[in-house]
Amino acid sequence: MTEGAAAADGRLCIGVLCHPTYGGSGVVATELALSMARKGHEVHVFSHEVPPRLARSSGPVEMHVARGFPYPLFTSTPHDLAVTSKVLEIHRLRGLDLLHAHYALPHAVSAFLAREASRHYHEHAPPRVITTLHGTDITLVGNDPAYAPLTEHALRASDAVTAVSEDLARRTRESFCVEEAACPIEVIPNFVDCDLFAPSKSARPGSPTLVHVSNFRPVKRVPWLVRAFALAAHDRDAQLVLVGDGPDQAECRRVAAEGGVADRVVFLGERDALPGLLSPASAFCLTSREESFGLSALEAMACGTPVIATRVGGVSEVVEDGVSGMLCAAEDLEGYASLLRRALVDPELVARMGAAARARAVDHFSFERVLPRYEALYRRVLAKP
Ligand code: GMT
Repeated sequence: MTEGAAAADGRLCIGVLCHPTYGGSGVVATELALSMARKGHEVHVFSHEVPPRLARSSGPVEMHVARGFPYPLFTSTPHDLAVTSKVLEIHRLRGLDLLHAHYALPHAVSAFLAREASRHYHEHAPPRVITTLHGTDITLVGNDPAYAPLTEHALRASDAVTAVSEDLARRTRESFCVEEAACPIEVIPNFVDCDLFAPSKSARPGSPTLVHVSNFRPVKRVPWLVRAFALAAHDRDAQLVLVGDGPDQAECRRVAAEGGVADRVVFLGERDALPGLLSPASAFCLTSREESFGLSALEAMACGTPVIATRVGGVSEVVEDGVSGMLCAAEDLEGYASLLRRALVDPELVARMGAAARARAVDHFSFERVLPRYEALYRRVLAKP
């Protein structure tokens, strides 16, 4: 039995399991995978599609797309089993030192299953499993009675668990750990490429612009944002640019028409050119009901754009109220609208908060600050007996 493929020279052989979405967990997993590969580690990414950020990169990771096949007996195709099976196949060939599962379900379970299965083959030592919790994998999905016992087991069976904010770590402990010592969770915040996401030299557009980026799921409450925008901007020259697509988009169009701002709400759909969209805006808007971190807000901050957000989950760990942005209670529509109005009428406030936002992104959440923490964790987990 040998250790991972490259153990002798310090190179690690890393498997990354993630959702192939535009959403933050797919972005974090991809950027981490690419940066580990650039450092010389052997990195394999497993998913049922190529994550969009990876598709656009020429970075040296091996992508394994594993899809189940439709069979009349299945009500839906079990991609998770195909991913698990592919992980096992690659482990037997290459000797994965560790599996990094992003988003507890199903990836922590897939990683655990692959690790257990690998014990029956003796070419390589079983891989260690690290699970990174991103948000709704605990708060909306993982703690639902339908999945909670399995989520709890996947957390306990992981060799290490990380969460992207203190708030998410706390909520995970509340849901799953009777004794804190039984499930240690390390908080490693999300990170942003501050060279790619940077203030642009292009001038701000003629009318003040607010921007939002998301997958338009109900948890993001984008129709609520459109309602607040209508309150804040019905009598002034301003626009709201909505980037992304998802289930609530039609409702947003309806609310914009109802609020008399249909001509000032711009729907761009899914876009990759985010820095160019974020940088000229007066503020980035986030109106979620739950938000463990808010990676899109951090990307805006790195572009020098202040954030106006609801004070939920881990958002206040990213945006300092009154410094790099402004926060208000998630139920306070009028209050939120008045913050939007302040950003629309006060360019000096926007410039001051924008500069503070950029500084905070660089000082606390840059690649350089955060990525070494993951690599150190990998080494610590591998050093455990
Ligand atoms: O948990 C989700 O809803 C999906 C996930 C994603 O893939 O975008 O979002 C979560 O993970 C991001 C990356 O860590 C965080 O920035 C988001 O705040 C978090 N979303 C929620 O908590 C709603």
